[in-house]
Amino acid sequence: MRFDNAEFEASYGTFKQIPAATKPEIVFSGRSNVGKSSLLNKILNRKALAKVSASPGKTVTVNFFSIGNVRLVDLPGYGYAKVSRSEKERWAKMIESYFNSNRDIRLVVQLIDMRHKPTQDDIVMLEFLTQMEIPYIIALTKSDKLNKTQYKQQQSLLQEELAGFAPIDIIPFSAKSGEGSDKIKSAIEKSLK
Ligand SMILES: Nc1nc2c(ncn2[C@@H]2O[C@H](COP(=O)(O)OP(=O)(O)O)[C@@H](O)[C@H]2O)c(=O)[nH]1
Ligand SMILES: [Mg+2]
Repeated sequence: MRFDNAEFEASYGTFKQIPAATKPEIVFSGRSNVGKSSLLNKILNRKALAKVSASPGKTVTVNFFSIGNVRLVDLPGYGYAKVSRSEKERWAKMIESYFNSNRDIRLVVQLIDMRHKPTQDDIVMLEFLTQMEIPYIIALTKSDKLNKTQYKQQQSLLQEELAGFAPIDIIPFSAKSGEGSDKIKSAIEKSLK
């Protein structure tokens, strides 16, 4: 797969605007500021195809990218405290409608910050994916921010915290060092076979 050949397709603010599935889809999900745009840019080998924002919570749209006959779906980040109740409801409705529509979802890349325990919203998302029987991997983001000792600690802590779930893989990732990038790309390619 030509990961460096991605093109921006479109942004959608409401579920109604989202076109029917015409291609297999790879979905990226996580709380806002977890490093989703950075991960996308890293695996797509681009500086700013997916905008990296310093102020979190701005992505309230679903963004579609395409690589040939494959679609990458960048879901809006969740768990941003300053967002209004109605925005949160809009988010929830969009996510639910997206996953409940008739799509060809091959893999979800669920991002969790490696420095912290999964948030309540992360757990809700993992439970949702499990219940829907959607295959997913977990990318533990910002791994470069941990020293060796912290890295080991967090890795086993998160393994424990996530023991009740069944991701295909748990992959430490850093947009800065590039750690995990190849593994995530391989998991995506495998899901499309
Ligand atoms: N050190 C480090 N910082 C990161 C990494 N990924 C993202 N960041 C920073 O975290 C912030 C949020 O990143 P962004 O990709 O916009 O997160 P998003 O809201 O999930 O799309 C930005 O300041 C990024 O520079 C990483 O792997 N390592
Ligand atoms: Mg973003």
